Amino acid sequence: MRIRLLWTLLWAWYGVLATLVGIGLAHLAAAVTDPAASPVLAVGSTVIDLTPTPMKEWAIRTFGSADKAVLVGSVLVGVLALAALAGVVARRRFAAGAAVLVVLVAVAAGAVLTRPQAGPLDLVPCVVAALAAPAALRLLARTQDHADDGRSDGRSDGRRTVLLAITALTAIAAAGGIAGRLVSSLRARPEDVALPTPADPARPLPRGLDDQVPGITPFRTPKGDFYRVDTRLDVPVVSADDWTLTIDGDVDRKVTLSFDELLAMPMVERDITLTCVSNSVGGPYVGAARWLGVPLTDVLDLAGIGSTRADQILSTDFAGMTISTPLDLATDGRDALVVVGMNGEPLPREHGFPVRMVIPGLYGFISATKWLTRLTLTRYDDQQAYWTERGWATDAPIKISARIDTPKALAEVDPGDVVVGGVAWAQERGGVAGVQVRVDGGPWVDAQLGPDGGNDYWRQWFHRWSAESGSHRIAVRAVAGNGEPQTAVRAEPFPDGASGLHELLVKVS
Ligand SMILES: Nc1nc2c(c(=O)[nH]1)N[C@H]1C(S)=C(S)[C@@H](COP(=O)(O)O)O[C@H]1N2
Ligand SMILES: [Mo]
Repeated sequence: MRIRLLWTLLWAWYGVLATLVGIGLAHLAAAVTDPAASPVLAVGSTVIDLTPTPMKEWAIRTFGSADKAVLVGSVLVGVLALAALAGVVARRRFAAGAAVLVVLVAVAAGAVLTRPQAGPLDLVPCVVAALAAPAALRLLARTQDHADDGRSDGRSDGRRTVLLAITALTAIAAAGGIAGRLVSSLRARPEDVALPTPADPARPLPRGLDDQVPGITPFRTPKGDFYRVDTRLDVPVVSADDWTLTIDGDVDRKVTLSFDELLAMPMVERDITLTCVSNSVGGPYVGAARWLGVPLTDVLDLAGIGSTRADQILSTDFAGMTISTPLDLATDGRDALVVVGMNGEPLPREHGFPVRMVIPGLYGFISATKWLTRLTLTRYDDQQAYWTERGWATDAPIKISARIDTPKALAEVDPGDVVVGGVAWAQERGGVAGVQVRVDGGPWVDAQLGPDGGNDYWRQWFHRWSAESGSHRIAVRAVAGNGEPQTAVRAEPFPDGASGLHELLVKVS
């Protein structure tokens, strides 16, 4: 009985190993042809797209930025379970086991082909996997059978051959995966891009409260700490050399720009705080940076939008994902930008290299298209963007919000002087004019504001509180420069952004 289980496990492992060889080599093939066509990622992205919105919301709430790692993980576990089954089946009937592997690859190929802008070349990694995985399984089955025969004949060299085959295949699987990463990261490096100096630079950012208030969010977010929200499982590798931007739809003339042509246009630099619609009150999906780019209206003017009937800019990323932006808001005089630089450097891959959009005052899901390749002037009635199809709002200005960074919720602090501090934002509403703090439902007290980084930038604030022993509830609210107060009415992120006041409990010992 126990022996039988061991045999089953061994053959299950053979199935898994054969599949890993297929995945590793497919990953390598994808790195050479198109990293976005990696079968694992395609399956994962398809699962993400098929996941109903409430479940996705739950995943983001429960796992935070790890939501996609959890998803890829589950897909991988499912794949490996089938792979193990293939191995077990192959012990008795090799053809049936190999067939399970081929079915697995066929599912992946289906996922690859249903991705937008998929081409026949994208099937290469799947073909590689469909050949490599059964071949690896074949090799393992052969050497194992040989070893089994040898044992009954009293030979022992078979065992060594089995070990050799296992080692070699493990090495191939690992090498494929590692080489795949290497190849794709060498292909298009942000650090190889030289940014132009802006014709219209931002004024120097004043010194924030970073050193003065321990635990406060830095006035400018370093690129490594900047939140990342997108539908992708990988870090897309897009080459600036091959990159083009097409402006089409309801325009006077369709225009296509190269990266160099974009860089040759007059650049402006702006300090803008980006916010995700999925951010809950007090949440982490907000970041502030200095962006370098070309005004969106200058880019649209190349194509001519004078007589357009369009009400929507439909922007498309390198993989066909779409984001909608209300045309009137994007062209109302705000600093809507086609961006190439972030905090003085080329955009990091995670944040849209080589080119993305940034539009102040609108949540990222209707404004901040990363890996941008197309701007189509169209109507909401005619074409729906990714999140529009999923029921999210099309008109979603960023809501005024204040966040407490320090102390943390449920923190234990000493009695006496406690500095409460954080950030607040009110983009396109005249910035933040005031922040107030309330303890235990008492009166609202004005907090001190940090320096002004402009109307589209967040503002740091702090308040000195003399804390007495016990449990206390701290709340914060902001007022915008145009006089508009932050609402206390609670709303969930879906469909147009969370609202309500950030409130937390602290324990004073
Ligand atoms: N191509 C693409 N661009 C995208 C997204 C995406 O999923 N794909 N997500 C958007 C969302 S929801 C937000 S909040 C911002 C986040 O930008 P960041 O990841 O640089 O912070 O990017 C936007 N741009
Ligand atoms: Mo977002």
